[in-house]
Amino acid sequence: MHKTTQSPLTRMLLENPKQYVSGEMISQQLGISRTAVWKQIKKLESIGYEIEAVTKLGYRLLYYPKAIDHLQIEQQLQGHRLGNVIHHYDVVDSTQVIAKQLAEEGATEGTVVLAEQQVKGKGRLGRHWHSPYAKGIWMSVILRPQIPIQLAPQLTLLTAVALCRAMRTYSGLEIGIKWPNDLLYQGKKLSGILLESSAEDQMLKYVIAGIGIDANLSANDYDEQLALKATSLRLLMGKEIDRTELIQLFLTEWELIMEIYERSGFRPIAELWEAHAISLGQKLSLTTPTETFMGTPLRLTDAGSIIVQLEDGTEKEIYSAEMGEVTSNSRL
Ligand code: BT5
Repeated sequence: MHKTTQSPLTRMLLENPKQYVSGEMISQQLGISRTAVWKQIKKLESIGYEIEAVTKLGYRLLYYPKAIDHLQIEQQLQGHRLGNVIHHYDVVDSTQVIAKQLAEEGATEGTVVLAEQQVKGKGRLGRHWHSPYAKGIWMSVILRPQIPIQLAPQLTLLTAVALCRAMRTYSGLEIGIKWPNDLLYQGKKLSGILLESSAEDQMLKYVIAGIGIDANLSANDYDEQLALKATSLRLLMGKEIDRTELIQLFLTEWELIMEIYERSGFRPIAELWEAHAISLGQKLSLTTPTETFMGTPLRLTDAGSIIVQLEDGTEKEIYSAEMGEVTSNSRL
């Protein structure tokens, strides 16, 4: 579970916000060598602190991560379906794996697993999800929907709608959904969703919904390659994101969208999805496991697949594909 401890060095830096504290002074006050100071600075950086080091001036604290207050979320969401039990870890391989174990042991629907860092964060198809310490929301939620296995893709789309709406409300930015499950702003990915399910007799036993949100990552948190295609809410909004508030907002919105789904079926969800989609009505390349071709995604089907218009005007149903770059939501 997550603990926050403050070292004497952190305290010195925090007591002098935005000011340089010389390495010499730190070394004298703490009674340690300059090299030991430097090592401690590196350690702090590895847990999310952003510290500027300037020769002759010293160290200056630019940013430090605020912890997620999972107790507050649990309290606020008592009596709700999602988020009233939260397991908050420090460093894990993947929250998906822990949530799966808990689900197998009978954990109730809505149980949340959060981690400050994932060292083996999972994307789809065995891809890696970059999850640096204390910078993002790395979370898996146990769902126990009473639906047949073939409707599982609807849950991914439903989750994307809820997440997109919560992130729009929080940020005021017109974030959009790229089919099936990426959340993008101006062509850059802010968030990804991974649903893994276990079934019995054609019915879903449980679903582990994994959600990754780039909340407070800085430019330095992305390597060169990822920087080209990903960004964070903090980078876009120019201010620190309150992860506690955003998680709570999302869980509440998700519950609401689930209620609409249970009451009125998938159609209203599909309509909401289409209203938030940035991948509809634009000609782009689609890569399926067997081929790459150009097409214009037109609409969502009730199975969660997408109808694409090919260049010769015919229509094709696509269940799984990577879409090429889409940067605006202009329609046909
Ligand atoms: C996804 O996969 O987008 C699903 C990501 C789900 C992550 C959550 S975090 C909590 C839970 N625990 C886990 O272990 N996983 C879930 P996919 O559509 O396959 O996208 C993966 C691709 O996104 C990578 O190949 C990179 O190009 C890019 N990527 C990796 N890390 C990123 C990040 N932090 N922000 C934006 N893009 C990223």
